[in-house]
Amino acid sequence: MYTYYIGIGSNLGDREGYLAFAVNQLVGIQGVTGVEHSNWIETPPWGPVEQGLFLNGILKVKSTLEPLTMLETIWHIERLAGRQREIHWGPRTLDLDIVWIETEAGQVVCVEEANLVVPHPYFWKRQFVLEPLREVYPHFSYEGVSISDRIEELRVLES
Ligand code: A4P
Ligand code: MG
Repeated sequence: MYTYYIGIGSNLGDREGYLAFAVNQLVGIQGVTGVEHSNWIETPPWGPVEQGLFLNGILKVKSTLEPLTMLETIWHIERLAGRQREIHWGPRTLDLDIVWIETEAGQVVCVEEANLVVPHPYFWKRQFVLEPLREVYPHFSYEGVSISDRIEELRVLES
């Protein structure tokens, strides 16, 4: 059994509807035994593409699915939500990114495959990931730094 922390975001169309849709889809998948989620927060677009505000959150998913199978599952859900891959980092109806994985024993799972890298390469730089992650995983720390300290650090860097 794994615990997946999955970043979720939308900035096109019925954003809240797409996030709820993804949660409902995941709940119905065989091999998924629990889905919790953070509050959704509205965030300014991060990165070089000029685009609309995002609604972001984190899903905490308990599942027996192996990481690459989980990746295929989230692709399937993105497709069902009408996701089209046009601009890298551009606007999207639904984006699901695997941010962090742990085993039942609390061991961190690292993946370095051509189409899947976990921990997600940018997660530690992104407030729109860390703020909701803290809600579902308050004692999270990375490389000896607590998530609250990191959020504060990013706030200072960006102000
Ligand atoms: N891939 C590799 N590792 C992973 C992983 N851990 N989880 C591969 C999911 N996918 C992973 O992603 C491109 C490829 O990454 C996939 O084919 C998969 O094999 P994509 O979803 O097709 O394209 P993308 O979303 O444009 O790229 P990427 O890298 O996922 O972008 P991000 O990092 O999601 O950034 N600003 C705010 N405020 N909120 C946002 O949610 N999102 C982005 C997109 C930019 N700015 C944002 C937000
Ligand atoms: Mg993505």
